[in-house]
Amino acid sequence: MVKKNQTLGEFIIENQEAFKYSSGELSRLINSIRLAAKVVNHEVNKAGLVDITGAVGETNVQGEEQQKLDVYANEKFIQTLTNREIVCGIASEEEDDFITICGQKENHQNKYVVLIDPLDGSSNIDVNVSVGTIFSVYRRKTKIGTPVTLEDFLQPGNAQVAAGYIVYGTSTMLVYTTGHGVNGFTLNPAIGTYYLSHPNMKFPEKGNIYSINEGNYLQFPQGVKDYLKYCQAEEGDRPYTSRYIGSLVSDIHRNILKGGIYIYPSTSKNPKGKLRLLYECNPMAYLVEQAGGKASDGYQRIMDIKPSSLHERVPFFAGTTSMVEDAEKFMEKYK
Ligand code: P6P
Repeated sequence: MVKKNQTLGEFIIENQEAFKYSSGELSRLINSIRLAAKVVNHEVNKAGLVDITGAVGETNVQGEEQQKLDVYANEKFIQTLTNREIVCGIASEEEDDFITICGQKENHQNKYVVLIDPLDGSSNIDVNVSVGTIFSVYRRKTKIGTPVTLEDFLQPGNAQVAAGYIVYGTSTMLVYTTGHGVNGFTLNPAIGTYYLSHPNMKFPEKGNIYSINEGNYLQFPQGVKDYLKYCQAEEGDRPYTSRYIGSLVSDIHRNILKGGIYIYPSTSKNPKGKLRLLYECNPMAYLVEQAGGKASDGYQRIMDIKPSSLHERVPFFAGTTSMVEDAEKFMEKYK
């Protein structure tokens, strides 16, 4: 039963027992993400006012120029997650390797690993377009009491215990799942409290939005080209429209609310696509599936892919189930 104006804190306590491993740790983890999101939101909202959006000139492991806010957001989330004695390891888009957190007593007793894209779509910051944070949570696989290993991070998406995003848009929202549906909380910045504004988010039955960077059209696989022509065809009831913000979190968020498909396929420049499996595609796939949608690489379920490296990329087709299945039919023809 959804309580009007329930705060995130109240919601977590009410749903505490629903977490499989409920001992309060996962709740405390979500709480730490909530705090970090408020701090980052404050900086993102004033980015235009202070000289914080200029590129620092360095490049991250992805070879992308790091914006100061990328670095800031990365530091804030790592610091908040480290302070809460819940997480034993963190992997981030902004870090070449994973970070081991041994805990106050230095005895590696914490049970969760978090993979994070601290500020996705950061190239939009300088032009005041919404950006987002994406997070994915697993229980560690290796023995508690020992330092985490790469094995703890290279788990398939179907082992996630929680995933979510923060969208720093016209309003700031925290949207997450622990496997019991997707709930969206909107921040009231005046008092720093998140309120349950979008309970039980679900894709509408049908969708008519496709989100893809058509500037790469000539580099797309033939199946994607055929799917786009199908969407744009005159005949039949093709009510499709194109919406592409260039910020994964914003495009997926809109598509869950209004229906639609997001596609970042393989291209000749990025044969494995551009998006990263561990801290972009898996968490977004978990949310999309929990909201009644579908997420694949064009052929197989994203969350069944066994990762082989921290920063590996995969093609990403995610959204309204019928739209993803239509696109997969075109991909199948050329497999
Ligand atoms: P392109 C942002 O860099 C990002 O990772 C996603 O947020 C976004 O959907 C995509 O890349 C945009 O990439 O190549 O279309 O600019």
